[in-house]
Amino acid sequence: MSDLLSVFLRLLLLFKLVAPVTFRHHRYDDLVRTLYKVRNQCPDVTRVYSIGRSVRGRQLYVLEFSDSPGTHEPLEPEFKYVGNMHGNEVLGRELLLQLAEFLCEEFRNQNPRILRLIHDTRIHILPSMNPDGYEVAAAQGPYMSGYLVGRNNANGVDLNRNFPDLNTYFYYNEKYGGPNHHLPLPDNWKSQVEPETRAVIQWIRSFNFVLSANLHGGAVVANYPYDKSLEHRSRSSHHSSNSPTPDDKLFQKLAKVYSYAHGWMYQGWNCGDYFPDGITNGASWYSLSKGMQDFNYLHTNCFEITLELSCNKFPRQEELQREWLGNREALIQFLEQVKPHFPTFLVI
Ligand code: GEM
Ligand code: ZN
Repeated sequence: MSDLLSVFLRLLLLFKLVAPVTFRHHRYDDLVRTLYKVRNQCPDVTRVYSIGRSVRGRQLYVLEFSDSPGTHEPLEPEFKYVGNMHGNEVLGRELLLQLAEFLCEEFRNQNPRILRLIHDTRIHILPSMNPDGYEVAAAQGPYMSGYLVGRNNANGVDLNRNFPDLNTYFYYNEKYGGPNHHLPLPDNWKSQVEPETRAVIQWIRSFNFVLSANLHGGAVVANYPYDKSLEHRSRSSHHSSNSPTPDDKLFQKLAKVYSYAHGWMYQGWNCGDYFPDGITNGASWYSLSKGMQDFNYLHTNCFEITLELSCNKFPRQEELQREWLGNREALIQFLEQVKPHFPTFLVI
C-alpha cells in the first residue's frame, strides 16, 4: 500500500475515533433509536421515560442523566432542556441529541468535568415536545419549509400560546397584594390545554426543576422572562415594553452565560436583528401570552429561558456540525449554573 494511502486511512480512522457522532436530521424512529442507543451505552447513568403522548400518539420521550437515574437525591438539583416545541424549529432537537451522545461519551472517557456534572445534577432532556409538527416540517424538507409549516401541533395549536396565563394573576397580586410565586393552576386547566402541554405541565409539577431552557429557532438570542407585558397586545400591534421579573439580575446573568459561551450569539448582530450582549427581555422584543417560560417561573419557580438558536428554523444537514460546535460549550456552561453550593459543614 502506498504511504500516502495508509496515511489517509489512518487519518480517516482517527477522525472516526474523535468524531464518531453523525450530524443528520433525525425523524421520529431515528430519534427514539438514538435515545435508546445512548441509554444502552451508558446504562448506569441514564434512563429513558415518557411524559405522555402527542395528539397522533407519539411518545414524548425524556432522557435522564444522573448518578442515580430515577431517584431524586437530597440537594441534587433537577435541570431540564426542552427542544422542538415548534415542530419546524429543528436545531434544538438535533443539538439535544448531540448533547446526549456527548455526555455519555465523555462520561465513558472519565472526563472530570462531565463526571462532576452528572454527579451533581439530575439532567432531563426532552428533544422533541412536538413530534407531530416535526414530521410535517421534515416531510417538506429544509429547502421548501415554509415559515409556519409544522410549527403547531396536530390540532393546529401553537404550544407556546397554550399554557395557563398566570401573568394576569401576578400583575393583579402586585397591585392588590397576594403571592407572586407558586401561583396555582386554574381549576379547569386540563380541559383547556393540548395533550403535549398537559404532559409537560404534569412533568413540571412532578420534579422540582430549578433551571431550564426551551430551544427555538428563527433568531439568535437568549430570551428571558417575562414574555408577557402588563399592557399586553398582540404581536401585530408591535407593542413591546421591558417587563422584568423580581429576579431580573439573575435572569440576565443566566442569559449572558449562554450568549457569551456561544460561538457568536453574544455579538448581538444576528439574522438582521440587534440584541445587545445577545440577550433580551421577552416582552421588550414582543409580548407573548400563555408561553411556557413565564409559566415555569410563576407556577414552580423554575428559572427557564428561551434560546433562539438559528436564523434558519430548519438548517441544512451540512450546517449541523458547525452549530453543535457553536453551542456545545454554552449548553454545558448553562447546565453548570445549577451546581449545588453546599453549606461547608455538609461537604465531606
Ligand atoms: C417565540 S418565543 C421567544 C420570544 N419571546 C418573546 N416574548 N418575544 C414565540 O413563541 O413566538 C419565538 C419562536 O417561536 O421561536
Ligand atoms: Zn419557536
